[in-house]
Amino acid sequence: MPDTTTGFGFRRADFPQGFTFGAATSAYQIEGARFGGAGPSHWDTFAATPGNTVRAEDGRLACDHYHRWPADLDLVRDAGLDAYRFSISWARVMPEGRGTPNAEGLDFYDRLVDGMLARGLAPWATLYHWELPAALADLGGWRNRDVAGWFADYTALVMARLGDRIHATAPVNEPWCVAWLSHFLGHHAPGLRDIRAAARAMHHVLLAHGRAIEVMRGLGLGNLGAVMNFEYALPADESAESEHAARLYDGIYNRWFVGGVLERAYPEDVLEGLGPHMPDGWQDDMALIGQDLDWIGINYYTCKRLAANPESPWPGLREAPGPLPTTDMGWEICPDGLLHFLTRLKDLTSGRLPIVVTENGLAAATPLEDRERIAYLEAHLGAARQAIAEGVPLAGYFIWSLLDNYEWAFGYEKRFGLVHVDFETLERTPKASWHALRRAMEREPVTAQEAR
Ligand code: IFM
Repeated sequence: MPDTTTGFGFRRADFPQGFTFGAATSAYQIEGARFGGAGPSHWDTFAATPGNTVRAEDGRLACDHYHRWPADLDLVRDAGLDAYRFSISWARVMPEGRGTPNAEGLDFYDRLVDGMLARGLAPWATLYHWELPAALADLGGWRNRDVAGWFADYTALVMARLGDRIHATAPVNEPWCVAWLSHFLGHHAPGLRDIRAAARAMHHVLLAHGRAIEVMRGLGLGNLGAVMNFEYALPADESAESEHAARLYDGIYNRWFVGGVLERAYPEDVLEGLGPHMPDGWQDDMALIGQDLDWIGINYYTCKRLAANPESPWPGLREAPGPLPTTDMGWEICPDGLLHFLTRLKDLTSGRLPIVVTENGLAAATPLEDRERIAYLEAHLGAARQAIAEGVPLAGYFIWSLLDNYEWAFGYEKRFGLVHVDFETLERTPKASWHALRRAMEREPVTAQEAR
């Protein structure tokens, strides 16, 4: 039985009026990719290739959210949350990535969005959370400049259908993962380790973001943002080499994407390495990439310690272990990093853009009492409150994730959910963190004076 006695040390009332609390998921990680006429994605083929994912696990069934979504949305509502952040699978609504849409796929998202509204949940949509249609991967995927146009057409199709009911939209989840993790480090689909491919993907993913924003503005839609992941880069020791390594890691991971989207410029230190591999004429795209946004989303999990690796060509980095306790992902628990980025983004935007923590959470395989998750969320929400007290225009906070789900190359063993999923029976059981959240989310009774 879950231990429901452990609670959070905060309540909804400790946050500003109108602050949004939500939970986040993504299509491939929960829906089940083999249903409803969805086409294959590069994650299906990546996972089918030996050695790429733990036990060759893939998202073919995942949490079967495709069939169980009403009960899953009930769990979001019953936790007392205000919003649900979900993603739309490109391969589900356009099985070939271009051309004929899959009506069944569009109908699914139609029902899902209506289901959120019926439960009083604000729909926060992400248009790309990593399942590129395999037919587009055949054409070079994110290496091919045409991907921006394909993505714009897909955006137009989806948003013409759903846009009237979506509360907030971001085109791409975590461009660093789409580009660097997948084309330079090779840990995610398509599993490339190639600097030229990486440079192209680093640019094209932002070009696709820009084209999608342009399309949505053209449809008259608002509340458009960008969701980027941030890692707090710290030097492994006090040497100048480690300082430099941390700065460069920050450039590749963090400054490249905020630079493009918020400043219309890529950082010089990263261009030193990527410049020779960039697509011709990239400079001409920067105005499109850096269009006005309505909010900015931070996905934050951890910090990294960096040192120089003189044996390696550019960027010549090495990660070192740090002293803080770690999660099941091996990631240090470092809420200071969240405060760092909230403050940094406020300064970068002169406080004019609302900021939202669009993902934060941990993998912990603990049983249902779930003390680690409660402590992690409490610490990071503490950093969020401090940021607000220091004047950061923080407007919301989404927990990753609603359910235990498919953690990409790590398969099903890393458990990020507020709700436990038994992957044999697919039974859902709320963990103590879900119960604690529900108590913290309760609204204070309105006093007679307030009601007047
Ligand atoms: O599961 C992922 C998610 O898909 C994107 N952000 C980070 C999460 C945890 O690794």
